[in-house]
Amino acid sequence: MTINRYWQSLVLALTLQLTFPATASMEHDAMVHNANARATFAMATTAAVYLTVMNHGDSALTLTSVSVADEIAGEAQIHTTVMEGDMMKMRQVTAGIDIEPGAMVEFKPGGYHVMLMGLVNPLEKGNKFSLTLHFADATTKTVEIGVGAEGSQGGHHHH
Ligand SMILES: [Cu+2]
Repeated sequence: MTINRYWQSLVLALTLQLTFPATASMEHDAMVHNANARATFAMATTAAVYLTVMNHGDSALTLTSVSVADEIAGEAQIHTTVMEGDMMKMRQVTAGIDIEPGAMVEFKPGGYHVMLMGLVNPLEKGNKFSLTLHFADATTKTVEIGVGAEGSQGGHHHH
């Protein structure tokens, strides 16, 4: 009887171990690369975050919004950069960004970026924080953002 119970508990333990990764991988098929933010100057209230989102799944994904913890910033928005005459201006993207199967979208200077609005503290090189991506199918993906050196293009933030 004792041996039998041993096997029962062993099987239970194995089942639990196998179940956990299966649940975690149900998140979905988005992979995020090159996630980074620029350090900001001391009085900054906004910061830009860059990353690449790849869709490794069989169906299109729509990235609808992004979020960060209240301790980091009041709000995180998806922005795009548009030319108005010879001025680069940023616009909030609220319609979502479609990513076809096998495709990727790059958030980079001069294009899409995540804008942190109402920064609680300036971002300093070496800081890390979590950014959560929200998709139209109600899945989410949380990625760690590392803060790199201050950006050279100080003039890029015209709202
Ligand atoms: Cu912006």
